[in-house]
Amino acid sequence: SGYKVAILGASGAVGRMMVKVLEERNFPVRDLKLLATERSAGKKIDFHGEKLTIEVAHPDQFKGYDLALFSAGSSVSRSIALEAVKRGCVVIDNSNAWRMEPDVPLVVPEVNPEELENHRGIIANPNCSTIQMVVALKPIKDRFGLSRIIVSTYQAVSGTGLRAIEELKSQSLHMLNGETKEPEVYPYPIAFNLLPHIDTFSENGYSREEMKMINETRKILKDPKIKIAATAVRVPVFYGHSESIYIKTIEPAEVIEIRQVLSKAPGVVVYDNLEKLQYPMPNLVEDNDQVWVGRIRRDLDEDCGYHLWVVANNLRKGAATNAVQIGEELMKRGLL
Ligand code: 11C
Repeated sequence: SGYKVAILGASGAVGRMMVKVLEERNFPVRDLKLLATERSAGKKIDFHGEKLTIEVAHPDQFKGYDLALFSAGSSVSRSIALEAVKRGCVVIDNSNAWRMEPDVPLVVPEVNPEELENHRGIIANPNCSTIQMVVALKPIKDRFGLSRIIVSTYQAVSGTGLRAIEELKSQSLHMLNGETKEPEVYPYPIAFNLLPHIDTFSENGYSREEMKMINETRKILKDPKIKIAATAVRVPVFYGHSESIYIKTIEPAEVIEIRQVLSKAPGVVVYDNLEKLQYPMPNLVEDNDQVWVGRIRRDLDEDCGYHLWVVANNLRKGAATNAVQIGEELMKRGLL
């Protein structure tokens, strides 16, 4: 029993985490096939004590498979996802390729699992910065309403991939030794620095990462008019994205009520005790799947204005875990 599952992009930071999360959560896998481009074919990855070899991806590899988790970038996804669907596979795609297609559900299981009922083969996994933000804001929106979001992110280099993790390591070592090393992944050094620049810039002056947070949040919260502004920043942290979020609610709320609502929310940990110096930090989320919320406080000038600090592991809840949870939800609903 169990499902035949394929992972496309298995050698990347997210792909490897997908294998790990399937194992950790005991997803009922009967057969796991690992796929990637020719460059990574032949590499081996452990799954439940067995060494699996990565094979070269091509459309017929998906024949007979029930579920495919894609984390191979937008262009690969665009060219191969429909081929996999044609061969009977349900695709959960972690790239930016399909997210804004009106007939593709964009799903965070704690927030809008019902959208899965309408799937036509492809389900999009949102951007990591969007996922952790909507997990924290949906319960507040449901209780008090939400009219505006202003977010600034502090994003880990693992969001860029394995090469960026290496770049931060080696740049840090070189700089501490008084040497310089030309950056390769980012346009400027990321060690001992930060870059207000994630993905490419659009004509309106926002980066694509910022626009993803805006557009995806509107789609997931089913609120096309909600006001959102985002500033996305890359920081020299390996794992864990942090976000400073300012919200305006429609109904006034006491801070304690926001804390109560979030304490009961699925997937959220409220970690907010200033006397004990408890606030979320990236190094608290290295091995867990929760969205941590702290520093909850009232704006000093605006009625219905509140500030939150939200941290989650970008490779886990921000990518692999959310994708596997979508698989679990499909299973539960008999949609796989
Ligand atoms: C980052 N959020 O941290 C990006 C990675 O659209 O899925 C994921 C990009 C995406 O760089």
